[in-house]
Amino acid sequence: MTLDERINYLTERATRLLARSFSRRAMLSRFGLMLTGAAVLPLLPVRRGALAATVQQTDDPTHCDYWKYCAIDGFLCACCGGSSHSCPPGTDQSPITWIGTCHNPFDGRDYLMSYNDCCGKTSCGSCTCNRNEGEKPMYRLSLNNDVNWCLANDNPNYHCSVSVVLGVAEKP
Ligand code: ABN
Repeated sequence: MTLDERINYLTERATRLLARSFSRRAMLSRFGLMLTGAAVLPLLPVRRGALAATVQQTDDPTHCDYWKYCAIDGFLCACCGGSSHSCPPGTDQSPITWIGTCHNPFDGRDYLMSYNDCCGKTSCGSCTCNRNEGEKPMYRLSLNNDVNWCLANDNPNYHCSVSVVLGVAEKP
């Protein structure tokens, strides 16, 4: 028996065995169940907080992994002539912001953060940082970072983003 014939023979036997064990309806129902499972699996909730906690946090404000940047999206003002919490000269801080809660691994406490955009100059273009810890979809606008918060400023050009500590987040 050649290899081809042997493969044909084995495939035929396996198919016949399968056909004898399952009705067509049972096969279709199992197949449907598998498809449903594959579609639903990505929708299940994931403990993203636990994943985020495993990311190494630094205390260098020019790096995206600085702990205060846990929910920032934009260019870091610390790389654009400002600091982690103050806008570069010639730009104005947006009065409206998005907020987040960041865990400070150096003292073990959680902090309420305000992320303000600095406005009035064209994009800084340095140190892009996009971290979305606790970010919510657009319908929770104040918890979404994908918005140009300079739109309420006289000059709505977006330059960079800062992260300002508002206070310690107390556990109830
Ligand atoms: N809040 C930062 C930002 C600015 C412009 C566009 C998207 C995100």
